[in-house]
Amino acid sequence: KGTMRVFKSLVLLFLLLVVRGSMVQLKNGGYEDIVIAINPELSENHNIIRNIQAMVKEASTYLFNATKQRFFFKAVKILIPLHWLPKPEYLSVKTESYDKADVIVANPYLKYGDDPYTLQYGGCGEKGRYIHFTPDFLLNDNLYNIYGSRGTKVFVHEWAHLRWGVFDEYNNDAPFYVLFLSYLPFRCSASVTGKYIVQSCTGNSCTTRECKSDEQTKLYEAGCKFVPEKTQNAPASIMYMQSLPSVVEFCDQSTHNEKATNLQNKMCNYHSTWEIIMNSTDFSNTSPINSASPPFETAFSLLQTKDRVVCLVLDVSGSMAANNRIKRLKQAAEIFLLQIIETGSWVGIVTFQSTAQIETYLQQIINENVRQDLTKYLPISAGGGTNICAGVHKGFEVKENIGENYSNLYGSEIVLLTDGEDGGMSSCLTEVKNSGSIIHTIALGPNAAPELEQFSNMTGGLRFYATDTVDSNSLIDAFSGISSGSGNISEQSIQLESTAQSVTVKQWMNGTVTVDSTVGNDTFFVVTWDRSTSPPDILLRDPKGKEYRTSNFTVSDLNLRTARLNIAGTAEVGDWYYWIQNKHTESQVISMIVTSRAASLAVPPVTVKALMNKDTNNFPNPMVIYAEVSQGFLPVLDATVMATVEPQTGSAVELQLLDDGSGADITKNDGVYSKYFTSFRGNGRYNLKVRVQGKDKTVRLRRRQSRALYVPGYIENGEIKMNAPRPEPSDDEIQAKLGSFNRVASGGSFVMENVPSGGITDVFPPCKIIDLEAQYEEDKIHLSWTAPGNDFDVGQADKYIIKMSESLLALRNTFEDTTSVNTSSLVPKPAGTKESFQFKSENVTIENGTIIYFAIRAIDNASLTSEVSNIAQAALFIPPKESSPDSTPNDDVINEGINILTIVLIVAGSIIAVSIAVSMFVCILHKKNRRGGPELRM
Ligand SMILES: *[C@@H]1O[C@H](CO)[C@@H](O)[C@H](O)[C@H]1NC(C)=O
Ligand SMILES: *[C@@H]1O[C@H](CO)[C@@H](O)[C@H](O)[C@H]1NC(C)=O
Ligand SMILES: *[C@@H]1O[C@H](CO)[C@@H](O)[C@H](O)[C@H]1NC(C)=O
Ligand SMILES: *[C@@H]1O[C@H](CO)[C@@H](O)[C@H](O)[C@H]1NC(C)=O
Ligand SMILES: *[C@@H]1O[C@H](CO)[C@@H](O)[C@H](O)[C@H]1NC(C)=O
Ligand SMILES: *[C@@H]1O[C@H](CO)[C@@H](O)[C@H](O)[C@H]1NC(C)=O
Ligand SMILES: [Ca+2]
Ligand SMILES: [Ca+2]
Repeated sequence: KGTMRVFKSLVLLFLLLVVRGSMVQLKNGGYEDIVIAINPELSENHNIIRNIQAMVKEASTYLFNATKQRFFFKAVKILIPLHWLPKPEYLSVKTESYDKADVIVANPYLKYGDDPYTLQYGGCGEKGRYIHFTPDFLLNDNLYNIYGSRGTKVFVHEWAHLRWGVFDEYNNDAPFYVLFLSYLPFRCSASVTGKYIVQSCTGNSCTTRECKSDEQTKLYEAGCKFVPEKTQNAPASIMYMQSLPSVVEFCDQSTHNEKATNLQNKMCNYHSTWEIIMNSTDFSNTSPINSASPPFETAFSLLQTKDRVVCLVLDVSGSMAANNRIKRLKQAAEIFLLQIIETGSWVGIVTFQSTAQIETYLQQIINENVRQDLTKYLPISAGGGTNICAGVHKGFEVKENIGENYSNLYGSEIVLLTDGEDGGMSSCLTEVKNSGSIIHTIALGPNAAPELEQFSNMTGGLRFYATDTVDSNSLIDAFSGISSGSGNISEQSIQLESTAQSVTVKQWMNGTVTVDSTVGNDTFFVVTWDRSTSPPDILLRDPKGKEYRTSNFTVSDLNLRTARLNIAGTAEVGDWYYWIQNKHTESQVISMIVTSRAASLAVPPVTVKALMNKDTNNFPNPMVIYAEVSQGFLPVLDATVMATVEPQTGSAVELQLLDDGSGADITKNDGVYSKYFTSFRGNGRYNLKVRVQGKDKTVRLRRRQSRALYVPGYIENGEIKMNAPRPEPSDDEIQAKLGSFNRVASGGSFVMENVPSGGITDVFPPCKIIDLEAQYEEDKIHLSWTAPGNDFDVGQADKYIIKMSESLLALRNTFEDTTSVNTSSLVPKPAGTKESFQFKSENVTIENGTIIYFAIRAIDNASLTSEVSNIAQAALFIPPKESSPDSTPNDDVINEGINILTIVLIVAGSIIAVSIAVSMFVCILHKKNRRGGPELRM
């Protein structure tokens, strides 16, 4: 018991990793090829383009000064949606796409979302994925008072998140609990002047007054907000209150406050933003420019998206006859043509061996007949050598029949599949690079050319790897993953299921697929098998009890190993059950694939993106696997997410990805599920597939981290001018019922290098603990964290080392030399388990107001040690005798009967749910029970 009040809010943080395909280049300090894409959902509005241009131009000058004459924005491409009226000045897109853009302009899903933010992946110094601006933010000048000018302030703030992987220096929720500000300013620069204001509103009329604070404890009352002076001299910091006119700098080592409980500190090991920026490759690759302003004004090009044009370039060399490859290719490519490729797209087909041949020129998919017709051109026989360049060449020729609009290859896509090597591949690399065409590669089998991925690398294409293991479905999953990068999610096919198993004679494959309310149009159930020429016995029952049997499925004469059922209209929401019996005389692999599209234009479907931190990895670095589960821009929480990693040789590895804010998962409850992967089975390609299941879970609205600070108001000429309070969503809007759902997504492939052959000795330490929290409980200190594993976040560590100090930097810099906590009784639990440890420190006296810091490391049985954890702080305050009730924030919770009267928790870090940051627990001991003196022995 005890009257404990916890102000703990969980804020959402979208951290991830890879910059998928960002093509930004830095040349002589100038950023080029920045892509700002307008979502195809937005109606035509040229002010959006105009305001983007004004914003970036202004930001360029400001960035140049803030980075001490180092960086500026040289060239920006603005991607205009297909449906906006064409203009002569619009150029064609080449390899740019909405999905790969650095900045997107899109409506928030649900209102209240005008805060600009950066979807930031991964740790400190790692690039983010994109910056999201809403049209309102770009069009409504009234928001200037809240976020500051778009160009000079906000864009540079977000760019720093995106490009250099730095974090906010304010705490999203704690600023509004500035209770202990005078002890522990949350601001990077304590020199920002202002007042602590409390605002109370009745109806439309609001009054403000200065917050009351207690003389001795310096505690401010609840609801207190820091309102800065509009005119002041503080030059820092852009990652804190970028809106202040005087702010022109990032915090550096001299102005940085490492004790502030903000994300920058937690993520970047208590270093300042400028230190992190100075540590970036951008910084080391440039030198300052001797000039007062950027040497070039930002140049803009306007590129308009075109209809999707895709050419399948398929290997039919002799090796394709092995392992049933040519038949599996037919099954998989047919799924692409009939179910995946978006209506309105143009598709052509080329095959190659020693020479290449156009099977069909481009045809526009205007109806089902065109799709069916295209499948007739899929190859059915194989023979000859492998000449990849010949295939790519012919692929470039198929667009010849579609006229003026496509006078070049810009923006077209090639899906290049091969299973063989080709010594002459390098002969067409330059041509490919200059073509303006995007090449997606599918490497099939263990002997596919190792250089294949160079094509996708150079052109920003996707990369897949499919094995010959039939029951992994990897070839089908690769083709299913090639949907358009246009951002037009309602037109895209979504994979609900893809599963396969070997079924013995007369045995069954039974299962369930859930169709949720966000999808259901254009739904296909596809059963494939690999031996018999007639289908197995199929029974499929919809949620209403309607039954479909084998005879209701279509088996094409051209492909005797696929049965396909297209559900008319919108498929029933709920669980679909299937029973499939193998009627063949021997066992065979049977698979079930289900795809669908959005049911409504107004409700975005639940989607999954599976990602990795790298495309190519050097042993012994771990891979990190991520799955981003979202509905529109909202994270989906509490789903079960399983990843399957399939190596070139050896069996596939399954692992569960977690959104628990420990190990590889930097943020708890952000809809990004993560895990380290270290079970390497040798060199070569690995493919990734992710399966997501939701059981009656809810989508919750969370604000994003890494967003521009919403300033509550300003003091101008001594007068307090409050901004409109930030609009807050209601509970109904936060808890949208989603029901059950199923999703499957391919995450593409990665390549491992330098994996030692033979037995691997343990080279993987436990992962860094990132969620250490500390708190006083009576006269003890209570620490909690999530257990790391033997190998990063897998397995079980051997022991822990816990250290404490009154100096935060001592723990960071000289961990070994600080005071040890006796951990002999502490045995690590399996990875992912919550650990809890309580101890009484005999030899340290904590005085009123003292803050003690704690950090922890884990050691595995091979004596490999994790990095030093985040640093948790515990502070003790004893309130004065005469504290007036309304000077404390918790006057309503006084309980006379116990020792500890009020415990105010500012879980600054874990506010960021995540665990992140430092958690600071402040105990206030009741004066009555502590008359004896201000000291507490721990
Ligand atoms: C440029 O930065 C310096 C400090 O780094 C600051 O004193 C100066 O006011 C800034 N100039 C502009 C135009 O922002
Ligand atoms: C700078 O980068 C190096 C190497 O990547 C790293 O070891 C070091 O910790 C970084 N310093 C800071 C302040 O992040
Ligand atoms: C392409 O490959 C180069 C060198 O192998 C690598 O440095 C680069 O990051 C890759 N680019 C992409 C977009 O994968
Ligand atoms: C699949 O369903 C059939 C028909 O209900 C049943 O006979 C069979 O035992 C089930 N098989 C499995 C593996 O569940
Ligand atoms: C399945 O096909 C049979 C006849 O082939 C037809 O009578 C029945 O209505 C079909 N079932 C469904 C659910 O469409
Ligand atoms: C889905 O199909 C229904 C008819 O069943 C149609 O009214 C709706 O517009 C379709 N949704 C989309 C996004 O095409
Ligand atoms: Ca997460
Ligand atoms: Ca280990």
